[in-house]
Amino acid sequence: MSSSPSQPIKIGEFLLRRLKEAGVRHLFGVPGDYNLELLQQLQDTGALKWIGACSELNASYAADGYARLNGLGALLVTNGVGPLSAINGIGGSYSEHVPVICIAGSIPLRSIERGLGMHHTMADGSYDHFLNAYAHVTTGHARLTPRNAAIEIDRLILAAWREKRPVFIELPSDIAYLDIEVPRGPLVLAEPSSDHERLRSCVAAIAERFSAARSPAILVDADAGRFGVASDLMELAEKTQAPVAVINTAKSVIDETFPRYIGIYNGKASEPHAREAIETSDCLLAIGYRPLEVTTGDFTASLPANTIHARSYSVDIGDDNYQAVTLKEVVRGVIDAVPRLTKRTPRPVAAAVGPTHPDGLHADASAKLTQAAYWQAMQGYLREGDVLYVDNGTSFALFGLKFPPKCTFVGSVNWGSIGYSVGALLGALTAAPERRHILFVGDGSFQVTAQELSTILRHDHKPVIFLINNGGYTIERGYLGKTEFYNDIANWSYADLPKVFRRDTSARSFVVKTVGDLQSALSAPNDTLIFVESIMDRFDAPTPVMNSSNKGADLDYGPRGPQRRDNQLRPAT
Ligand SMILES: Cc1ncc(C[n+]2csc(CCOP(=O)(O)OP(=O)(O)O)c2C)c(N)n1
Ligand SMILES: [Mg+2]
Repeated sequence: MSSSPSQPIKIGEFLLRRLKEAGVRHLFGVPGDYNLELLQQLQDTGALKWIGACSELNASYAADGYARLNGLGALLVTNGVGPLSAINGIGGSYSEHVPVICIAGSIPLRSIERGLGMHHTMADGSYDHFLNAYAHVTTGHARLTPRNAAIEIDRLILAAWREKRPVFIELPSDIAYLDIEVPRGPLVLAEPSSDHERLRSCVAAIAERFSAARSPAILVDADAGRFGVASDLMELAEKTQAPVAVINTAKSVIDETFPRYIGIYNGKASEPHAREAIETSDCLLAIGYRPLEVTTGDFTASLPANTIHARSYSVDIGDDNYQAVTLKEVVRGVIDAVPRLTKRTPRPVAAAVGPTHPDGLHADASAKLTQAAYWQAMQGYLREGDVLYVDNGTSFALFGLKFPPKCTFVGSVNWGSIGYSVGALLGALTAAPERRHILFVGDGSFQVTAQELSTILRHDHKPVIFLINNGGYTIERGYLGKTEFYNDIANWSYADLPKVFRRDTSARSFVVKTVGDLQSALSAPNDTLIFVESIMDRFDAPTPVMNSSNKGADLDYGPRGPQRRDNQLRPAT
């Protein structure tokens, strides 16, 4: 990783330098007295660009969105109040396997050593609460000291990158300006090498089964994207003519126009051909598969008993478990080892949402906008290379759209924290401003993190934001409380917000009530931020979303729970 210790450097500068060497070019966060000294070093050295956010929660979402497109992200917060605000986002990064480095400027070591009571603490004599809290949502954590800083900074950055998980670093405010000896060479991000014998035998076992199979298939979860093997898997599918399905958490990881792509596998909720290809495969290779109710059609998924489970650093095949093998090397090895096949006929490619909503196709321009017409129109709006975000809610209909090539999906399917998408949008825009970014969000989710729109405008980003104003939490009405007040929210003037958040904005705002209104909004050029507020009925919801909410209620409350009192929004028949 590095050569012998060398020149002295200040601890804070070393941390910033290492972040830069690891590919981090921007730091998100909120200033506070315990981190200002590091911010001053950032300013003086120009090592990274500071992106101040409106809240630490939003900064944590932004660092996550940034990491998804950049490979690694970072945020800086101040003691106590910062980490506890950011912990929801960091928990999400942990759940979704996103490498984020959360740095907290913390209580000076002097105060800890002397037991001085300080602000932004619990004032109970302990300084470890936040470090301890973060132990549960990170793959590593440390409080830096002049003795451990050189080692811990490298250890934690590398751990985040290798595990695709967040880490937490406390930088006491009185040590950032102290000199320490550090390794001479740059930090090298590299995976641990595989054990040669295990890799060879693991590859041979997979290749043998895969080539002998009559109906091999590949099932891809999000780790395939995180660990950079998506194009390798397509190469394997091409060579063996095997169909590939994804779990919804891995939407867009496999190019949806790839001839071997068969769509999303979600148990009973899958398209029949995808379900059949996966469940009847005589050799299924599953990559990073993590079953949850939301990724398995409420546990109706049924993988063949002999499924091979390949994970980031291990593989399960029948009775054998192979440790110390990297996913990349396993997949590359299998590609090399299997013979090329040419005769298997491709299965039909998954259909787009369009044909399932015929009423949307023929709606006349003055017709009131419906969800069906909305998603039908969105299918035509997507372009090659878009970055597409979804928040929790009826916007989940996005999963039913067929993405053009080279699109990236950003969503928090496992963790599902509403408002995530707005912060993630800021982060991913910062990582890849040259791409077109399109956010699909509901009014309820947007209200949680809406103020980050101001940072997006401040930095002249030009995303397209499609907000559904349906007066509240429609997806929740499908669980319980179809008409109850607790699912209603305040009716903001959403389309006016760009003006509120930036007086001189050139953003184009639209309030859409009819199909025709939507068509004119969609024809606006992408030379500035576009904000489209679409007003729809609170009981209008895509059928797959309602089915999922209804089933979720049975799981959450039991089959004889309160949802049975005819108090639940159901799919339109
Ligand atoms: C932080 C957080 N709080 C609460 C929830 C529960 N929740 C899930 S979806 C949702 C409502 C989303 O409403 P909206 O964004 O308006 O979408 P709609 O279904 O109305 O289109 C809520 C409150 C959550 N997922 N995350
Ligand atoms: Mg809503």
